[in-house]
Amino acid sequence: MKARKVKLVFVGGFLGAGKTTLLQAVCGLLAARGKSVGLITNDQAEGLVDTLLLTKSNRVTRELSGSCFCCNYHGFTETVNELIRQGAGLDVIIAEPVGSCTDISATILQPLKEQMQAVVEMAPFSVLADPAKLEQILDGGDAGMHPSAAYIYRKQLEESDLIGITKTDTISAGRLALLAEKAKLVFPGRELQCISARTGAGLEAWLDDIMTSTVSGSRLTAVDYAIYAEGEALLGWLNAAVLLQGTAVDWDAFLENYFCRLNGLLGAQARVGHIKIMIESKNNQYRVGNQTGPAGTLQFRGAAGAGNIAQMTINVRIEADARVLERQVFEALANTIDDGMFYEIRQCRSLSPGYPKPQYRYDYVVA
Ligand SMILES: Nc1nc2c(ncn2[C@@H]2O[C@H](COP(=O)(O)OP(=O)(O)OP(=O)(O)O)[C@@H](O)[C@H]2O)c(=O)[nH]1
Ligand SMILES: [Mg+2]
Repeated sequence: MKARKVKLVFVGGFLGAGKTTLLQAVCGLLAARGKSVGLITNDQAEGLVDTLLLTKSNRVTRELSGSCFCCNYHGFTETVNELIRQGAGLDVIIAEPVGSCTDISATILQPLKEQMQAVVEMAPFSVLADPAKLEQILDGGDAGMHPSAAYIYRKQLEESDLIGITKTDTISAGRLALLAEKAKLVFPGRELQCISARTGAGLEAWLDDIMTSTVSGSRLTAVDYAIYAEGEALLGWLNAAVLLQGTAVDWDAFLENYFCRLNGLLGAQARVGHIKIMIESKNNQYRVGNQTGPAGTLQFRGAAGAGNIAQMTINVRIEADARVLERQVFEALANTIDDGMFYEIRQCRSLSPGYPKPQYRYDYVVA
């Protein structure tokens, strides 16, 4: 009897493209189809808002931190194998690579096709793109990013099997049709799906596509590692966990106030990749703020309510010096803390991503 294979799905795309939100939505759809799913998140350092969020949607969630998947390929395959062993009967594993990562086809998909084909069936590599940035990139611009960061954005799309235009609820049908047409012209030969994780539009079609197609890592793209490394290194990266205490604090207002003070310190010109902050109160209620560009892009979801104690998880990726960023993050916190409140920094890592050194880098497409 042929061994049953787990479908392995990579959902990539730049910081803030909508990967985690898509994964959250898809867990419910897969459950409705009777499929069990495991999720893998990834980051340079531990303590991800994404892992906390996804664990709420799906118990079988693992965080692989310390480096990106490509620089820790063996760590990635160990995580996949562990999920297969422990998640008895998993049908699907979905992995979300770091948003500033590229060359995934050469460094992960090709070795996986060669080494793991006995246990996994690869799905098309989906690269998500948010319409606002994609429009500018397709017009030859840098979408408000440093040119080396924009280079990474383009390379991600170039190496995809499937391009997913996300957040389609934010643009008109006419603009979306034009955007899709342009994307097909600039990146021919890729599947194209238009998706809104918020409204559910296009989700089933995308899921059908990745569940049925086995075309994965169908192309390699030439990546200049000097530019790639520069694009990553100019990002300041910070993950922190803070315990907050006070008396009947309105945590939702606290989070909004914190974002306001942080933006004040970062300045209107700050090139924000993604700021994600979650406040979780003792009764497991939570509110998340996501900012994927200037302050106007800030969006909140959920409610943490009022209480005496809360856990705050802060993830910031922004074009800045990591030490300056760390100072600003905690200065904003000190400024938000009212009299009678206390905070304790439980964990903090700030860094600039190092030069990418993948464990494998295939120069041919594995059949
Ligand atoms: N309007 C709208 N907003 C969305 C949609 N999908 C995601 N977003 C918002 O986009 C922001 C970023 O979403 P995430 O899913 O965290 O993005 P990501 O690609 O996982 O980001 P990183 O993990 O930092 O790389 C959040 O504010 C989401 O609420 C959508 O379909 N519609
Ligand atoms: Mg994410």
